[in-house]
Amino acid sequence: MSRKFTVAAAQLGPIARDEPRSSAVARLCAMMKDAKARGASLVVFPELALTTFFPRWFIEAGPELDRWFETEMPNDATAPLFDLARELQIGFHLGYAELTPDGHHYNTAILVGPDGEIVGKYRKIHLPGHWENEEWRPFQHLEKRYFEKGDLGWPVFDMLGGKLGMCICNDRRWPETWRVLGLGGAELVCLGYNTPIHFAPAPEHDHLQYFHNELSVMAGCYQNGTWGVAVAKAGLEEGSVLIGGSLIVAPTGEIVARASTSGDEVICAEVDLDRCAEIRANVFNFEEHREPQDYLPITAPKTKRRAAE
Ligand code: CDV
Repeated sequence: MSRKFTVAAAQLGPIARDEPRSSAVARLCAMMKDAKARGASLVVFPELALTTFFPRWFIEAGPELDRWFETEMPNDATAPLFDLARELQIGFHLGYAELTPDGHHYNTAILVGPDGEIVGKYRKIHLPGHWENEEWRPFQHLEKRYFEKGDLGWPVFDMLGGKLGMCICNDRRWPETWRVLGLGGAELVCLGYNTPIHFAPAPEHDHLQYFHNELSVMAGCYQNGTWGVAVAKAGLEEGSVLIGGSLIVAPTGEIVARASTSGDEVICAEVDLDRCAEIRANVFNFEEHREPQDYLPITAPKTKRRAAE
């Protein structure tokens, strides 16, 4: 049975601070229709795709912060997206801020099947940034303050005849993310990102942001023989420039599609999940060639953790 299908990466341009979720969802729906018209079976949306990237501001805990989070999914604002997916028979991946009924805050992504039902959930593990307001920065990156570390590991889910996994933004820079997904058998990894061009602690690397994005995704895909769909929230958003460069990468590590704008843009590629074997049966045949007994330092617990963690 063929395991070929078209996948779409739906890059979002900026979302303004006062842009309501209904407007963001309308933009996502427009791109979902475009993806479907181009034959896609799956459309991948970015990290925190329903709002502006609010961790760039210091916000006191409580209702002011919690209004950026979704307490259920789907909800009134996102229902049109789920309904459209069901109508068009197209799956999707969506990143959003999740507030659980028992008060936990996560940076979350879900996979939704073509029947509009949630197939799987992932909560971001590698949270970048800092805990306190650091006024010397031109903008904050307070993910460590606002989100708890994800508690679901990196699961893979049966969807579209294959094994699909997820990670979120900063996770893509860590080889451990990809290897755990690879060990789980992931054949296609969906990920969204909000990556400012300017990284205040090391501004000398700002010109490398696009390069490091591609390098990370290409290496992760190649070293684990998986397809990757990496999707940006891009453009000048509330004074912070976010990189675009959304891309679709083959298990060989080759880029097969790349966004060219900093706005709402859909790119598509045909993926053949059987091509994962080109890598997994050869150079990265895990059963044959991995030597985990020599990897123990990788899983040794961290010795230093902050009290807040
Ligand atoms: N949203 C992110 O996780 N952004 C981080 C930046 C700030 C380091 C990233 O890895 O792109």
